[in-house]
Amino acid sequence: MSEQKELSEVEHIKTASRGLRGKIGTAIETGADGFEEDDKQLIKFHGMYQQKDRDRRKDDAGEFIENPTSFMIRGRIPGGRLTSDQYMVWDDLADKFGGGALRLTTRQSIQMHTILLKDLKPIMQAVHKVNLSTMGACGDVVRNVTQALNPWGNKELGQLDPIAQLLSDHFKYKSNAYAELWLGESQINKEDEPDPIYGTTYLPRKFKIAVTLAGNNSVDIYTNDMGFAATLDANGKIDGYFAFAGGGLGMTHNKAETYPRAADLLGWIPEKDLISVAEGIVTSHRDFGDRTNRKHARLKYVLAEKGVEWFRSEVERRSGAKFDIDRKLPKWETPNYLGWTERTDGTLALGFHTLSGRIKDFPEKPLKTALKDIISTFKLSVQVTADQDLVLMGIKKEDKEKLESKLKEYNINPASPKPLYDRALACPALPTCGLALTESERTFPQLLESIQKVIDKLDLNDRAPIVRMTGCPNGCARPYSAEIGIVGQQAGGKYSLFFGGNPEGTKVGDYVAKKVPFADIPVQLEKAFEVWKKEGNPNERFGDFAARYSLDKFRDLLGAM
Ligand code: SRM
Ligand code: SF4
Repeated sequence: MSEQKELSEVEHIKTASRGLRGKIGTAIETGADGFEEDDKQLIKFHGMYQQKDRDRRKDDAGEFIENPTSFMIRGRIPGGRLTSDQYMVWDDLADKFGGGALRLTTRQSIQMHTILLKDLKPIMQAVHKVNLSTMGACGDVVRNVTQALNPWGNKELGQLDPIAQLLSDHFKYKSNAYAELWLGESQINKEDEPDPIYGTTYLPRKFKIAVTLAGNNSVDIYTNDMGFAATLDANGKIDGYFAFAGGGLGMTHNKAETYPRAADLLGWIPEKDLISVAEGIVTSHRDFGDRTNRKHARLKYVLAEKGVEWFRSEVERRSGAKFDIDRKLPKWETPNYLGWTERTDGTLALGFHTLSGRIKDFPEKPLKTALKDIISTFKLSVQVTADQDLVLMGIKKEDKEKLESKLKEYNINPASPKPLYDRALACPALPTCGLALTESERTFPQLLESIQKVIDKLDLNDRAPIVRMTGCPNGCARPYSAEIGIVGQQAGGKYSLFFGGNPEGTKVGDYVAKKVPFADIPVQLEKAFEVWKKEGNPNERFGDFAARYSLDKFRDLLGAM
């Protein structure tokens, strides 16, 4: 008889939750400042996390002191697309409730931190009023659907707007709990019908979807649980998709059974099969994902252990579709969106670089005020990028000068300072993230500055590598698909280094050094860059060189494993 493993705790919480309600309503009504343990899991499905300010956990003598509970809220913003009015609502809510700061995320969404429980309801209602929501932005469901950028207003890319929306809507859970708890609707039924896709236990774990055009990897498609890369017919109309499954990045240091993984290509499907195949993939995760161990519950482990051939036939069986496995993928590129672009409708777009997506008024640099002024004055639409930047769209040519002089008055430069900064990412980590082992976003400027010195010294600006940093191995800023991943490993500021990802984003890297003190990171990178400069082919990118040269040789060179 095979051994029956225990379901994980969160599975029981979901089952007993009465459609994700738990006792959330009671906490709101009684004016509590935080939710009970079980409800802390359930509120994720409503788009929020309960947090503590980790800077304030200990007093000067190192003693634990209590500090107020606060919340992080995350939007459901398919493709990161916002109208001017929608952006203004987030901006306004940040002033009223979120300490005057917004945070663009690596999945084209927006977060706010340091929110009090009593303020959650007005926030959800304000977001709902402009036709947005936070529903399913976190939790064991399909999260924010990411979509290729379209600063050019290009017709082919524009076809992805309704597709990202369709996938987002199709996989939105059906429980009315969100509307009842936050929007004031009355309970329709005592018990909801089981959700047609999610049942009563939802998915074993989070699930992420990206959509793009084949060849355009501005969404890091291989890091998603499921991805669709559209192909075009002779008239530029979408006629089908390359379907991908089983990407994901979260891992735990020293647990080899956890690992980052690039998605597998399942094959090409005609346009009409999109939803049935998507459902086949999501429900395969629902039915085969591990519900006993949350560290082994992502779809990537099903693909890794059962194999892509098995998975492909399972999805074919569920969807009735047939994958064309002979069709060749075009080469991937990540088009540059930073700076000014002319759009097909005759207006302009401005790709606006931010550092780690933090939008607030910095000393001498009122970034949040400047964006608010520009977006509202010129009525611009916005696309948040998967690289924590913004694309501002719909700028009339005659307004370009006015907009630029406004930015000058505010002392804001929308350009990336140097190529190294273009696609560099860091996750929030301390003080809000409960899982952070080390700093990330807060020390990233200092780290980039010291890496930039090495790049300048070795004259490598024309092929500066993609660098991404996180405060723990969960991979929120996608360090493993970068050319250089810097991953928090140990309290006290020790990091592991990962090489082997490439600029096209088709691979994930591996460890080349462990427990490197923060101050030594640029020193270690300089050793690696010297070899790259000396032994690399002309114009060879660092990620490609690292894979060709061998990670083992880098491990020997860095001597820190
Ligand atoms: Fe993430 C958990 C922030 C994108 C993998 N992530 C968290 C939490 C909620 C911490 C927690 O569970 O208590 C972080 C909140 C910190 C804070 O204070 O804001 C957090 N993740 C983020 C964001 C804000 C990072 C950013 O710099 O923008 C991103 C929000 C995206 C969004 O809008 O939905 C974010 N997280 C990602 C990505 C990248 C992606 O999806 O493109 C990944 C890697 C891809 C993947 O999912 O495999 C990612 N986050 C994780 C994991 C590891 C999951 C795993 O399979 O092991 C966790 C931990 C967990 O789920 O247990 C996590
Ligand atoms: Fe927190 Fe780790 Fe994600 Fe950074 S990578 S936000 S430290 S969970």
